[in-house]
Amino acid sequence: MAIERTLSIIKPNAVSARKIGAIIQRFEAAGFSIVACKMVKLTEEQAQGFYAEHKERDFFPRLMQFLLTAPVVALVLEKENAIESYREIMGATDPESAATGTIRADYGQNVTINAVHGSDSPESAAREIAYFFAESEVNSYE
Ligand code: RTP
Ligand code: MG
Repeated sequence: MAIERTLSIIKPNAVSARKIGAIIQRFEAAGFSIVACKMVKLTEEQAQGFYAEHKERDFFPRLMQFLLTAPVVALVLEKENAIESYREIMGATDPESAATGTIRADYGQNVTINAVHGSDSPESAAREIAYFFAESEVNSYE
């Protein structure tokens, strides 16, 4: 299987709960290499642009308000089959339906305040990585 990259965001509730380290530990334990990482206090424009595909959804205002409550941590993670593999350890959107032991099951509060984001396709991964990182900020290592 091909080495892929995915864009992860540790969302404001997990940052505020001091769970950055615990969540990053899960990424590395699952075999992901962290090839880029930064903390960002999103502006409203940045949050709207990132989730533009959802702008007509009824939950969009709630999602925007949530994303502005604290900084987020954006990471680029690298692994074989990274996009699908990350979505497995992340768990379902609603923490109540997320499988036991997934990040959202353990750190999510509800369907909006759900601890982490992960890209859902190679196309969105490419767009989302470029949204936060210049190419020169994404590294590779053995
Ligand atoms: P994400 O994009 O953050 O990785 O989440 P996802 O693919 O599992 O879910 P998606 O449908 O893309 O939704 C994006 C984010 O919007 C918030 N949301 N709130 N009914 C609601 O209140 C609702 N539904 C979605 C969540 O923060 C979700 O992760
Ligand atoms: Mg999504």
